[in-house]
Amino acid sequence: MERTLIIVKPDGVQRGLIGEIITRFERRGMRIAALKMIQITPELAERHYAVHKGKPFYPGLINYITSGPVVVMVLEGNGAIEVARQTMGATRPAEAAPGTIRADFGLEVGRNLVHGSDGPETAAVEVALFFTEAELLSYSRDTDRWIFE
Ligand code: DAT
Ligand code: MG
Repeated sequence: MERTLIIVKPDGVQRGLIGEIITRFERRGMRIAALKMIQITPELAERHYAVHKGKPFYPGLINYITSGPVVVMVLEGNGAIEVARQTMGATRPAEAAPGTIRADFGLEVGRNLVHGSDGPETAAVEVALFFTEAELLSYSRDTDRWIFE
């Protein structure tokens, strides 16, 4: 089953939106394989956002993601990566569709509340960056047969 890495960014934690954001993924049916609260170090932030190094917004991005605790989780389900991206909304909250997390709670691209992997390769790399194999729990829910076909 496909896995994706989700981060409730520091603004989401500070604004008391951890539960709201997790709920939106959870009620879609995605299964939580791992979940923890951490403060991202500059070293981890640089590895996670390596693809953006050199861009004008990169220093601000590293400052923002390391500025306070975050909640990181691994979600699984068929098409989890794309489904999570839909639930999050477009990178710029002002361009995100109403009903998405970024549109419903955000205004600015640098305060867009949530991260989600953008493809299978990045998902695998990001999951391994934040979680050990032992932290990734394999289990089934009694409701899985009502959610997964
Ligand atoms: P996403 O988080 O939707 O995957 P991304 O990977 O292109 O978007 O960029 C990572 C983060 O960097 C994004 O959530 C917010 C910030 N960012 C991206 N483009 C930006 C820009 N043009 N100006 C300021 N911040 C930007
Ligand atoms: Mg991205």
